Amino acid sequence: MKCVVCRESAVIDVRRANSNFCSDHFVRFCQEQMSRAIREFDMLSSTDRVLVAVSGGKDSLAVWDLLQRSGYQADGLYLGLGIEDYSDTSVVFARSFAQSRNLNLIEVDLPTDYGYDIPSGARAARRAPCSACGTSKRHLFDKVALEGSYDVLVTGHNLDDEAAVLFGNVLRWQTEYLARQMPVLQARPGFPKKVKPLIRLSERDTAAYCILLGIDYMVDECPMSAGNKHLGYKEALNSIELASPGTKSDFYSGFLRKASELFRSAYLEAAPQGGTTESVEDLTHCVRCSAPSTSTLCAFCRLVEKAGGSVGAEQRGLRSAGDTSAAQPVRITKRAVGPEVSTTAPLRPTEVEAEL
Ligand code: Q46
Ligand code: ZN
Ligand code: ZN
Repeated sequence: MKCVVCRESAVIDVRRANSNFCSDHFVRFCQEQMSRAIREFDMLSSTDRVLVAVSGGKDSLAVWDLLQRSGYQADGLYLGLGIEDYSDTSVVFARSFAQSRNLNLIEVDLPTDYGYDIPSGARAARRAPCSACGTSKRHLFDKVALEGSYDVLVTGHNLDDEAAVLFGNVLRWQTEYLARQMPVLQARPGFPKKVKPLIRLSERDTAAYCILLGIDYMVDECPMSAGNKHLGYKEALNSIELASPGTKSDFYSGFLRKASELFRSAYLEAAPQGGTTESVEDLTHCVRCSAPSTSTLCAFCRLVEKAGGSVGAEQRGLRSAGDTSAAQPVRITKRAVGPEVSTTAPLRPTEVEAEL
């Protein structure tokens, strides 16, 4: 197996591109795919201050690494979910990556800063863990991005993630979700711009990228993901992809090129008359935290209340009497500093294949 660029020995095949790559050219392939997505959807400009949501997994560390190599000024944001061993371990990978490159990692911890964790908070609030988790992430990612005056929030969603979401939305013809499924969401009052630069890279690509560059990442999945229907959609798409390489990418990119605009004009631009989607004008502000909200209390403050949460000792000192809200600024811990280490130690092809 030879690299299609330099004819040296290849370490990975990318069947959807009908190509094999050596280590160096695979890294360049990943950089090119990310740059293409950024250009095509006008995701970032070179002067943007970027905040990357970092979980310690392969996708978020790969996108942080790729952005940094491409010259973007990107800080990381890690949200501690309080999911026992999973959170204890994943934060170590996030910190270690940041330290090795002297990058800023902002940390927010749900148990410390808001007095609840996802497993017990979701039970108390009678919510599915992933639903409570999604509400917490959306609110705190937005909050930190806005308070830190970042121009854009980056997430590590990849081609497999987006194709699985699309598949689920199509199976149930969830037209308003289809209208919103874009790799770029523009900033609106109270919301930062959000982008997904990895939409042209698969999960296998990001895992290989991390392995080839010696990036240690959290391999274990979140224990709360068991039974998640998106995993089933991914498996279904993977078996189609195996028989017909390139289908997954055609499915998702075809949607973006040929169909998403139709859903947008039919279901978003017609709202509020034609749909249930709230427009910006329908939003008021949460009385506790000032976040945009459709009701007096935003979804996050309702969750904190039901989950039995509060704010941590550090913030409690700042709060006025009688205020039990999450309205205070998040505690931000900057972790960086440490010797820069080489991340280019090559792996043998067999090691790459074994990991994939
Ligand atoms: S972290 Fe959170 Fe995921 Fe775990 S609780 Fe569910 S949503 S599965 S990306
Ligand atoms: Zn090569
Ligand atoms: Zn609120």
